[in-house]
Amino acid sequence: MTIAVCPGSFDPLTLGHVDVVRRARTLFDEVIVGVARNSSKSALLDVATRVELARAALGDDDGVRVEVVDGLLADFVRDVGADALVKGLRGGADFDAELPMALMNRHLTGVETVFVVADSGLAHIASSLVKDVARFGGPIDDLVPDGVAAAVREALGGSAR
Ligand code: COD
Repeated sequence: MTIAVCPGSFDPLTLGHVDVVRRARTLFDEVIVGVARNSSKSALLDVATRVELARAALGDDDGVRVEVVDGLLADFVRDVGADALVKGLRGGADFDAELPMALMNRHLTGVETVFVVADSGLAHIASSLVKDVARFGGPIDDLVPDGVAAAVREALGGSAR
């Protein structure tokens, strides 16, 4: 049985994340979506909300479960006995950000990071842009799974469309 962890902030979860998780599931028997804190970003949605939204979007997928990563990702990877981390790459900026994390996580655990290339129809979607579009009243419903747009608008104080 092979296990992969798909980690992220998921602030908020987007259709790009969902695509990465489902493609990871074609490569591994079980995929654990790890909802983590990114110490260099301040989150709009609290962890419990991010977990709830991820479970609503992916909880019915066979072989996929959603867990909180509380602390170091390397400890979580070891605790769940993962064979790999899976991350998505939209372009060079993602690669530049992901490479040091992949090297550090392998240094700490010996576990490899596998990269899946973003779907060309979803590669423009970034959580930061989703929040920015929503903040200025733009439509985000076709960028995120059901329920996420409403949660983002609520967290922004109902100011967004
Ligand atoms: N298409 C494909 N892939 C995408 C898309 C898209 N449209 N959007 C995002 N992705 C990919 C990203 O490239 C990334 O691989 C993944 O989805 C998650 O993205 P985010 O933005 O939700 O998550 P990040 O990048 O903020 O996650 C960083 C972590 C939380 C994983 C990292 O900070 C971490 O591991 N934190 C735990 C503490 C820790 O261990 N720190 C040391 C790390 S070495």
